[in-house]
Amino acid sequence: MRIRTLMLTSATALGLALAPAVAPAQAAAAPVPGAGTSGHCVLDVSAERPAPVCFGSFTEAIARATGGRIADAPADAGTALKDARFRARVEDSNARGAGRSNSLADVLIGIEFEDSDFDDNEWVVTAAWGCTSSLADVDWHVAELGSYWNDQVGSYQTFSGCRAQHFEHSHFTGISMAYDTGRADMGWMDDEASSIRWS
Ligand SMILES: [Ca+2]
Ligand SMILES: [Ca+2]
Ligand SMILES: [Ca+2]
Repeated sequence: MRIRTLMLTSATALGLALAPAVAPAQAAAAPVPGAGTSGHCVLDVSAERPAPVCFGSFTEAIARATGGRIADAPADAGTALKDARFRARVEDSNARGAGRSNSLADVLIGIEFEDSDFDDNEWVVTAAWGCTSSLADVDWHVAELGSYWNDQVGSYQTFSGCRAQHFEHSHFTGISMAYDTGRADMGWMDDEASSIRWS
Protein backbone atom coordinates (compact mmCIF):
# COMPACT_ATOMS: atom_id res chain seq x y z
CA MET A 1 0.00 0.00 0.00
CA ARG A 2 1.50 3.24 -1.06
CA ILE A 3 -0.03 6.60 -0.37
CA ARG A 4 1.50 9.87 -1.38
CA THR A 5 0.41 13.04 0.33
CA LEU A 6 0.44 16.13 -1.79
CA MET A 7 -0.66 19.70 -1.40
CA LEU A 8 -1.49 22.22 -4.03
CA THR A 9 -0.49 25.73 -3.02
CA SER A 10 -1.16 29.05 -4.63
CA ALA A 11 2.28 30.17 -5.67
CA THR A 12 1.72 30.42 -9.38
CA ALA A 13 -0.51 32.40 -11.64
CA LEU A 14 -2.45 29.21 -12.22
CA GLY A 15 -2.56 28.36 -8.57
CA LEU A 16 -1.13 24.98 -9.52
CA ALA A 17 1.89 24.42 -7.36
CA LEU A 18 2.40 21.94 -4.63
CA ALA A 19 4.74 20.39 -2.14
CA PRO A 20 4.65 17.33 0.08
CA ALA A 21 2.39 17.90 3.07
CA VAL A 22 5.04 16.39 5.31
CA ALA A 23 7.34 19.34 4.70
CA PRO A 24 5.25 22.50 4.99
CA ALA A 25 8.30 24.60 5.80
CA GLN A 26 9.58 23.79 2.33
CA ALA A 27 6.26 24.20 0.59
CA ALA A 28 7.28 27.21 -1.48
CA ALA A 29 7.10 26.06 -5.06
CA ALA A 30 9.75 26.64 -7.65
CA PRO A 31 8.89 29.05 -10.45
CA VAL A 32 6.66 27.35 -12.95
CA PRO A 33 7.93 27.36 -16.51
CA GLY A 34 5.38 28.87 -18.81
CA ALA A 35 3.20 30.12 -15.95
CA GLY A 36 0.97 33.03 -16.78
CA THR A 37 -1.89 32.71 -19.14
CA SER A 38 -1.14 29.13 -20.05
CA GLY A 39 -3.78 26.68 -18.96
CA HIS A 40 -1.99 23.47 -19.94
CA CYS A 41 -0.04 22.04 -17.02
CA VAL A 42 1.35 18.62 -16.16
CA LEU A 43 1.54 17.54 -12.54
CA ASP A 44 3.61 14.52 -11.53
CA VAL A 45 2.01 13.37 -8.30
CA SER A 46 4.70 10.75 -7.75
CA ALA A 47 7.56 13.23 -7.66
CA GLU A 48 9.34 13.77 -4.38
CA ARG A 49 8.55 17.47 -4.65
CA PRO A 50 5.74 17.74 -7.17
CA ALA A 51 5.49 20.97 -9.09
CA PRO A 52 3.45 21.68 -12.20
CA VAL A 53 5.13 22.15 -15.54
CA CYS A 54 3.04 24.28 -17.88
CA PHE A 55 2.94 24.52 -21.64
CA GLY A 56 1.46 26.73 -24.30
CA SER A 57 -0.86 24.05 -25.64
CA PHE A 58 -2.65 20.83 -24.72
CA THR A 59 -0.64 19.13 -27.47
CA GLU A 60 2.63 19.99 -25.74
CA ALA A 61 1.32 19.03 -22.32
CA ILE A 62 0.29 15.58 -23.58
CA ALA A 63 3.65 15.11 -25.28
CA ARG A 64 5.38 15.76 -21.98
CA ALA A 65 2.96 13.65 -19.97
CA THR A 66 3.50 10.66 -22.27
CA GLY A 67 7.25 10.85 -22.48
CA GLY A 68 6.97 12.06 -26.06
CA ARG A 69 4.99 9.04 -27.24
CA ILE A 70 1.96 11.16 -28.16
CA ALA A 71 3.33 14.27 -29.80
CA ASP A 72 0.33 15.04 -32.01
CA ALA A 73 -2.62 15.28 -29.61
CA PRO A 74 -5.40 17.59 -30.83
CA ALA A 75 -4.94 21.19 -29.79
CA ASP A 76 -8.37 21.12 -28.22
CA ALA A 77 -8.48 18.98 -25.10
CA GLY A 78 -12.22 18.44 -25.28
CA THR A 79 -11.96 17.10 -28.81
CA ALA A 80 -9.23 14.73 -27.68
CA LEU A 81 -11.05 13.43 -24.63
CA LYS A 82 -14.22 12.65 -26.57
CA ASP A 83 -12.25 10.65 -29.13
CA ALA A 84 -12.06 6.96 -28.17
CA ARG A 85 -9.01 6.58 -30.39
CA PHE A 86 -7.15 9.25 -28.45
CA ARG A 87 -8.06 7.64 -25.14
CA ALA A 88 -6.85 4.30 -26.48
CA ARG A 89 -3.57 5.90 -27.52
CA VAL A 90 -3.11 7.22 -24.00
CA GLU A 91 -3.63 3.74 -22.57
CA ASP A 92 -1.20 2.29 -25.08
CA SER A 93 1.31 4.94 -24.06
CA ASN A 94 0.72 4.14 -20.40
CA ALA A 95 1.37 0.45 -21.09
CA ARG A 96 4.76 1.47 -22.43
CA GLY A 97 5.41 4.00 -19.71
CA ALA A 98 8.90 4.02 -18.34
CA GLY A 99 7.91 5.33 -14.94
CA ARG A 100 10.48 7.72 -13.55
CA SER A 101 13.05 7.42 -16.27
CA ASN A 102 13.16 11.16 -16.64
CA SER A 103 12.26 14.23 -14.62
CA LEU A 104 8.55 13.69 -15.12
CA ALA A 105 6.76 10.38 -14.64
CA ASP A 106 5.14 9.34 -17.92
CA VAL A 107 2.10 7.32 -16.92
CA LEU A 108 -0.92 9.56 -17.50
CA ILE A 109 -3.50 8.81 -14.79
CA GLY A 110 -5.99 11.62 -15.34
CA ILE A 111 -6.93 15.05 -16.62
CA GLU A 112 -8.89 17.62 -14.61
CA PHE A 113 -10.77 20.42 -16.40
CA GLU A 114 -11.91 23.80 -15.19
CA ASP A 115 -15.28 23.63 -16.92
CA SER A 116 -17.77 20.92 -17.69
CA ASP A 117 -17.61 18.94 -20.93
CA PHE A 118 -13.78 18.83 -20.79
CA ASP A 119 -13.43 22.52 -21.48
CA ASP A 120 -11.26 25.48 -20.50
CA ASN A 121 -8.01 25.12 -18.55
CA GLU A 122 -6.81 21.66 -17.65
CA TRP A 123 -4.09 19.92 -15.74
CA VAL A 124 -2.74 16.55 -16.74
CA VAL A 125 -1.88 14.21 -13.88
CA THR A 126 1.02 11.79 -14.24
CA ALA A 127 2.56 9.23 -11.91
CA ALA A 128 5.24 6.59 -11.98
CA TRP A 129 2.61 3.90 -12.28
CA GLY A 130 -1.15 3.52 -12.60
CA CYS A 131 -3.72 2.43 -10.04
CA THR A 132 -4.34 -0.91 -8.42
CA SER A 133 -7.83 -2.35 -8.81
CA SER A 134 -8.67 -2.12 -5.11
CA LEU A 135 -10.38 1.12 -4.15
CA ALA A 136 -9.35 0.56 -0.53
CA ASP A 137 -5.78 0.99 -1.67
CA VAL A 138 -5.61 4.68 -2.56
CA ASP A 139 -2.84 5.02 -5.08
CA TRP A 140 -2.40 8.79 -5.45
CA HIS A 141 -3.95 11.90 -4.09
CA VAL A 142 -3.85 15.68 -3.87
CA ALA A 143 -4.85 16.88 -0.42
CA GLU A 144 -5.31 20.56 -1.20
CA LEU A 145 -6.06 22.33 -4.44
CA GLY A 146 -4.51 25.78 -4.72
CA SER A 147 -6.20 29.15 -4.84
CA TYR A 148 -6.82 28.87 -8.56
CA TRP A 149 -8.06 25.27 -8.74
CA ASN A 150 -9.90 25.09 -5.46
CA ASP A 151 -13.64 24.98 -6.21
CA GLN A 152 -13.01 25.07 -9.98
CA VAL A 153 -13.02 21.51 -11.34
CA GLY A 154 -15.91 21.00 -13.75
CA SER A 155 -15.09 17.67 -15.44
CA TYR A 156 -12.43 14.98 -15.49
CA GLN A 157 -11.25 11.76 -17.09
CA THR A 158 -9.02 9.05 -15.63
CA PHE A 159 -6.64 6.57 -17.26
CA SER A 160 -4.35 3.66 -16.36
CA GLY A 161 -6.89 1.79 -14.28
CA CYS A 162 -7.49 4.75 -11.99
CA ARG A 163 -10.79 6.04 -10.72
CA ALA A 164 -11.03 9.47 -9.12
CA GLN A 165 -12.91 10.59 -6.04
CA HIS A 166 -13.52 14.32 -5.57
CA PHE A 167 -14.09 15.77 -2.11
CA GLU A 168 -15.90 18.94 -1.14
CA HIS A 169 -13.17 20.01 1.28
CA SER A 170 -9.41 19.66 1.50
CA HIS A 171 -7.79 16.58 3.03
CA PHE A 172 -10.64 14.34 1.82
CA THR A 173 -13.33 15.74 4.05
CA GLY A 174 -16.86 16.92 3.45
CA ILE A 175 -19.19 15.33 0.93
CA SER A 176 -17.56 13.28 -1.81
CA MET A 177 -18.49 11.86 -5.16
CA ALA A 178 -18.25 8.12 -5.75
CA TYR A 179 -15.13 6.87 -7.48
CA ASP A 180 -15.55 7.11 -11.23
CA THR A 181 -13.49 6.95 -14.40
CA GLY A 182 -14.73 10.29 -15.63
CA ARG A 183 -17.50 12.85 -15.57
CA ALA A 184 -18.33 15.42 -18.25
CA ASP A 185 -20.51 17.15 -15.70
CA MET A 186 -19.76 17.16 -11.97
CA GLY A 187 -23.37 17.84 -11.03
CA TRP A 188 -23.64 19.25 -7.52
CA MET A 189 -19.84 18.95 -7.15
CA ASP A 190 -19.24 21.45 -9.97
CA ASP A 191 -16.87 24.14 -8.64
CA GLU A 192 -16.79 22.45 -5.23
CA ALA A 193 -13.90 19.97 -5.27
CA SER A 194 -11.02 20.76 -2.90
CA SER A 195 -9.14 17.45 -2.77
CA ILE A 196 -8.90 14.38 -5.00
CA ARG A 197 -7.99 10.72 -4.64
CA TRP A 198 -7.08 8.30 -7.43
CA SER A 199 -7.45 4.57 -6.86
CA1 LIG B 1 -15.18 25.55 -13.06
CA1 LIG C 1 -14.60 23.03 -1.75
CA1 LIG D 1 -6.13 1.29 -5.74
